Amino acid sequence: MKRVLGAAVALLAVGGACACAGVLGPATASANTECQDGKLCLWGQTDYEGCKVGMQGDEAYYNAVGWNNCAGDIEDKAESVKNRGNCNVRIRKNLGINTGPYVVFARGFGGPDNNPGVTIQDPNLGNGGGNNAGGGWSTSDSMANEFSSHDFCV
Ligand SMILES: [Ca+2]
Ligand SMILES: [Ca+2]
Repeated sequence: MKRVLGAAVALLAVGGACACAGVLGPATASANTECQDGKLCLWGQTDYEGCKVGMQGDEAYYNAVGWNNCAGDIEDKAESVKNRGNCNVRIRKNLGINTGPYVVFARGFGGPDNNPGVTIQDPNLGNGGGNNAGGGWSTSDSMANEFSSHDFCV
């Protein structure tokens, strides 16, 4: 009997996951609503949820940048990203902008459909992302909770 119940619970869990997947579409629109033109936006959770920050211009030290709506700094805490900045942005694993693994996100307004051929955002950095990457990262590497600096117009 317990085993049957367990199976039922597992089925319910799968059903819940499917319901969540259905919500992922509108999250793209919310990334736009939540991120102003001209800014690179990071969120502390996947799907553009949780703590957030919008940054204009280069930022070499994420450990000195705070969230807009949460306590603490943003270093190594981003799980989703959108670039509504005026240029492509290169985000790095290390503090100080100029060394180590990096990933490039193109700039763009609107969702992915409005920006064919380039990656302007990613709802889940845990499975990789970006337009291109280097310095030890590929676009398929996990980048969740790794971002520490960025510079624009690369
Ligand atoms: Ca991803
Ligand atoms: Ca880092």
